[in-house]
Amino acid sequence: MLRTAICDLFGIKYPVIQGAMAHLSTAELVSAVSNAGGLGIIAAAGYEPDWVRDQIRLTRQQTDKPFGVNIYIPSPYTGQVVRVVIEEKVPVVATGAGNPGVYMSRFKEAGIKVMPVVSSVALAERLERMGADAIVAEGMEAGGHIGETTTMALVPQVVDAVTIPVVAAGGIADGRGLVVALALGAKGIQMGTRFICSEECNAHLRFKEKILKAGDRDTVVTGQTTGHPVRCLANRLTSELLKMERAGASKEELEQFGKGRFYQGVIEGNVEEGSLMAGQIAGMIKDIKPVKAIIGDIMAQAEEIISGLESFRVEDRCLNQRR
Ligand code: TUI
Repeated sequence: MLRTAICDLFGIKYPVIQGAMAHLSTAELVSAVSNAGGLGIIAAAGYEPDWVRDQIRLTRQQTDKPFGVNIYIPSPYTGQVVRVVIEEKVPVVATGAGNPGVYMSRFKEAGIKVMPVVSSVALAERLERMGADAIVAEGMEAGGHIGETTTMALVPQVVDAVTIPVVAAGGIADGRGLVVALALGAKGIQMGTRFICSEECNAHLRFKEKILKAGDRDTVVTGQTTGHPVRCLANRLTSELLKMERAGASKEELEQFGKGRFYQGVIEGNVEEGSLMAGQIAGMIKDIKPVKAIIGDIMAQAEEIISGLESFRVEDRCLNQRR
């Protein structure tokens, strides 16, 4: 069975982590992932601290397995959410879209494992020095707020730069992706888009169906002109945003236009006017299934590939001996 340093670090069965997605990574999905042997992560996003506390308690009612909370660093409530996760003794904290350095010592004192998500080698190195327990290296194939480097190029460079376990994210949705991540030196994978198309995810069915219909070129990146690139499924909203960017719209104008769009898209199911953050791997996702089946199928496929590689080596050796 495939056990890695990430399994030992977090006390989980499989090296599969559910990436935090605003409005979607709530107690139901998080507890399903943790109960299936992965690590579920609540997305604190821009929510108020009381909402985060409720989600932590709801998750604990539905699982006795480890889980995490992702803190979206730019949130106006970050300081208060940090206090909540410490008070609630959450086992794992992940962070996104910023540098969690100033909170690091408080997490460590509280015995919380910290796993920041980064898109550069420099920040990975800095956070390891500050006491991070693991690092998620997220490539630009991912959905949502992204960096500039692909998973294929970023992961091995982060692996070479740090000694703590690295988790690969961005563009992964099956056992092949897990094997590649391990080959690059990562100790696990984080997936977001794959878990949207799970039975337990509360995303609107129209959003799930748009992922099922997506092809390899159906995501676009908006916000390049403002320095806040975000990957979404292409729709009327992204066409409008890209048109505004080409016309030289300011960051404020674009932010105003984009306000509240994520909730509108993923929860209310307005798939044309709403923002549908999803990764490039959307094109490969063809079914909605239970979380347990998603994780089970990935592990089985990865194990099959790895044993296939071993028998390939054996056959190769036999051929060489015959020669
Ligand atoms: O955080 C993400 N992806 C996200 S967060 C998010 S929330 C949102 N919701 C609605 C509208 C807009 C945003 C959606 N997607 N990924 C992890 C990630 N973090 N990728 C890159 C980074 C990152 C970037 C800069 C981490 C640190 C960082 O630090 C800069 C610095 O301060 O050094």
